[in-house]
Amino acid sequence: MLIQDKLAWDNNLEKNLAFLQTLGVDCVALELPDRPGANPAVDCSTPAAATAFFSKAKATVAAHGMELRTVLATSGFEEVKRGLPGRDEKIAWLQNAVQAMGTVGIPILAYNFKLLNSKLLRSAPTQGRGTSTYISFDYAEYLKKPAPPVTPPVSEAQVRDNLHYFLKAQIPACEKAGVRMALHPDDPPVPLGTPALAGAAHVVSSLDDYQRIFDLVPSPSNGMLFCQGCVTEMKGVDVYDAIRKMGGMNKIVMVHFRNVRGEFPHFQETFVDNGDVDMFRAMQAYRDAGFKGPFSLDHSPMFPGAEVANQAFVIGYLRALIQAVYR
Ligand SMILES: [Mn+2]
Repeated sequence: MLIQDKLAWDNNLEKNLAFLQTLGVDCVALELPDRPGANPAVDCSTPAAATAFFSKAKATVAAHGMELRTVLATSGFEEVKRGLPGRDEKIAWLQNAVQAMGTVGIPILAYNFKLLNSKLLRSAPTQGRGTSTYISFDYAEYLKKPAPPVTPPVSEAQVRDNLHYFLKAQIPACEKAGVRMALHPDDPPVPLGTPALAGAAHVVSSLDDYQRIFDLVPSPSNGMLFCQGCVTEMKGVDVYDAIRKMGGMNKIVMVHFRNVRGEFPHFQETFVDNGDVDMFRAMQAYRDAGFKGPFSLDHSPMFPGAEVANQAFVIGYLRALIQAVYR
């Protein structure tokens, strides 16, 4: 079963690859820059340029005994999400990326349709275990100090249309390339009937939303990034049932393996071992659904004074669970 962690294509690449290899990570998710051209080393201006970049990236990761398995297009691409001028160029850029990923053999493109960075949609951090703090959300507290609204305003119907427009263009390119798209939920997932936070329309906030999105463009390439944290925060959702349901339809392309306490309208992002989710039971549900990975790291509380300790902690915990369950 594959454990995956993410990596930025920057100056610390070699050092970070060596660290991940030492921890026993199997595969790597590469972060694309926010905007085309932002990092000149990542050139997807043509399929040939994209292929040259991704084959080099794949070889660099392979030289450290791991596989480049995922590309993250999770921030930026606002024109696509908001339907602004320039979206077709951005989509063309992503299509070049996907075509190259197919050529080189990188099977997953992870993305989201969040209009605002989740960090803005939070209340103050709360006390965690020991000297740690937990990223937290309390709706009443959030409303006292809300994020600046999305401008220009965009309606939920428009954002749904934008997602549909994107999928209609992108999924056929993915099918051709043998790449699967993994859509991350809204963070936080906002229940039906609750006004959008800061006007950021929420169209990926429930399992029904996912079903609607799968039905818009039916394809094995139209899949889900099962963020276990966000799904647990969905009001009234039983996370084990959700794993069985989504996994049973073969829609889970990758997992964000993390734990939380509570659900909307108040939750905390906890260490893996002290949230509400029984991680052993969750791992059994993934196994029973036939999911083989990658299990990816996601936000986890930091250990003050030990910057990378949380990565080592989560990977060790994850490896132990995999060894206990997948046998
Ligand atoms: Mn996540």
